[in-house]
Amino acid sequence: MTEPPSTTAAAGEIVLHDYWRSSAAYRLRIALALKGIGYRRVAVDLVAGAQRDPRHVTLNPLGRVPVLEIDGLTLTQSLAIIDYLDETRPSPPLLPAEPAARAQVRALALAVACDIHPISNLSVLTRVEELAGAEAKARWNHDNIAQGLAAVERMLDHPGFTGRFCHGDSPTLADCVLVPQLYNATRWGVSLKDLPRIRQVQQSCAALAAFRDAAPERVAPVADTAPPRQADRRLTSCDLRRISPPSNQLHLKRFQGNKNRKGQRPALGTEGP
Ligand SMILES: N[C@@H](CCC(=O)N[C@@H](CS)C(=O)NCC(=O)O)C(=O)O
Repeated sequence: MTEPPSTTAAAGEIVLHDYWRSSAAYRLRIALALKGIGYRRVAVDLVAGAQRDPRHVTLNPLGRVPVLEIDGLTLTQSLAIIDYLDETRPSPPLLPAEPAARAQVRALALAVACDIHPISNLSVLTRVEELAGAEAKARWNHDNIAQGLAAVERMLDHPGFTGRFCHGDSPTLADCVLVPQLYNATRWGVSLKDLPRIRQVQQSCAALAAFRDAAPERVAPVADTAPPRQADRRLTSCDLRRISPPSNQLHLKRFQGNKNRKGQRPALGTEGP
């Protein structure tokens, strides 16, 4: 019999194994924030290969983030984790009550999580670059995201689309998954100009603190963020404790900076998953 995975969480503690630029982890940060669940973050630096560290692989045999330690469990797969949160902490719900609407929301989330995101994963991009070069990698990723989002735009043309979120007037699982993909789209120069429904969703989500607080730039290692504008100063990662949920157990762990050899921050779209 195999040993149960080791845990890093103290009794009753919730721990998120996270990488600031991981869109799968970003989904979960949004869901946790929407539900007001506090947690401690543990940084897994994907660019440095920390996901392959045996201690992390013990938690997630696939060597990926996110991993959530909660209720004495070690959970992997962002969508399964969000389902678990919704079942054990149902308020606010992240799925509509009605079966057809639930199917619609799940379809949108799966379109991103299963059809768009895996083809843009770090390991896939690295392999494409090895085989065909950096330009081919950028084009591969750009075209995959652009085509995928064009399909999502068409999927949003459904009776439950009210012009705010992916379904109805409150955020659901679909919004938790779509918004991180839009962050990736921006990084890789994919225009949202011809995607009006997606832009409406993006705008509605940006108005909510849960989405803003979960954003990569809010949780980035200090060395990887541009200096904050004066107006945003209270929202830097150093101040995260102040803007996390009230039941907050979140202790921001200072990440190792991902500087390049010259000590500079990498350009957008050049590193990370
Ligand atoms: N299906 C997984 C995907 C997880 C995933 O692909 N995570 C990426 C970051 S977005 C990762 O850890 N990549 C590490 C690698 O490719 O080496 C989920 O939804 O949790």
